[in-house]
Amino acid sequence: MAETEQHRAGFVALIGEPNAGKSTLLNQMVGAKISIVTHKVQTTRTRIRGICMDGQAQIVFVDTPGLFRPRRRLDRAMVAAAWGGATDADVIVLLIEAHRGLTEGVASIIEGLKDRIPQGQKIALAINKIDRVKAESLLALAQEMSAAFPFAETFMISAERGHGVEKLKHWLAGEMPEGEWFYPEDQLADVPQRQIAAEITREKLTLRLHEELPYQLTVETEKWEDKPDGTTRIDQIIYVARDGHKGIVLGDGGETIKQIGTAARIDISEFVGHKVHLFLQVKVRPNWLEEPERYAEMGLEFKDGNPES
Ligand SMILES: Nc1nc2c(ncn2[C@@H]2O[C@H](COP(=O)(O)OP(=O)(O)OP(=O)(O)O)[C@@H](O)[C@H]2O)c(=O)[nH]1
Ligand SMILES: [Mg+2]
Repeated sequence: MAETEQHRAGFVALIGEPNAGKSTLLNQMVGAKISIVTHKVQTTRTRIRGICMDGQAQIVFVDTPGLFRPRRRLDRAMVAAAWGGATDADVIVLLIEAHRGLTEGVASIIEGLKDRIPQGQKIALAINKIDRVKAESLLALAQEMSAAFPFAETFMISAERGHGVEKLKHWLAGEMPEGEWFYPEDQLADVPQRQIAAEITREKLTLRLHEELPYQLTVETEKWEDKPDGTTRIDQIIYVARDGHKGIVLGDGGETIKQIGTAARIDISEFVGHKVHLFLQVKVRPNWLEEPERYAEMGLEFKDGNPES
């Protein structure tokens, strides 16, 4: 009798400093863009689940916000979401940047791992962005990292170009516990479409706007209407904290918001697979960073208490 291979399924948390390339790696693993990516830090605000198959193993990747020293209430909710994702996972992958090495931020994440992660939970290291450094420097960094923490395995990858990603995927597949799959075989993400659509618009805003502004706005999908002609009408609200910010988001004669809307509409259409009509509205909401509803919409937990503490 031919023996059939056991199904496996589990969760892999991607953690690391802001900008390490976690979302890029998630998208590369899944083969679709489900988590937004920018060159700026603190792009991802909540846990995003992407799903991929490797043979008979289903790996659910959990992209998390970067780990950093939180200041605002939103920062604290993001960091709490990231650690929550890590402690729930079967395997943790810590991403670091090859050209930055063992930074202070990485050292403090390693301290966090020692404090929070139960004995026996496997933690792998992925040295990312290897396309940015010479091969010689990688060996020294790998040695430095393994002296700092007993990683189960170390991988050298370029999340953007895909180098080393298959090897990491196969290893993770073998680490998944035996058991039934959590999702249908062809499902790629476990994030509501309306949230991904809002994130795409936030990505365009973040790419286009400077300095603090991207951190002081949020985007929500207000209405999603699938039309009989096969198109979808999507209405979104961009909440900003100040009047002045509204003017900047709109731009001269509405030029900035128009360009952002076009870029977002193209990506959202690609994501849903058909034509989309996108309507953006900017609202000033001085206190949105202190409103529980805004956190719920992002999938974050709102914690009571002094936001600065
Ligand atoms: N050169 C190079 N750049 C990369 C690589 N992987 C990611 N990047 C870039 O690094 C930047 C940050 O990538 P993200 O995937 O948004 O990083 P993140 O860890 O999700 O960041 P946060 O969500 O802010 O925590 C983007 O500009 C990516 O294009 C890589 O392998 N090589
Ligand atoms: Mg990210």
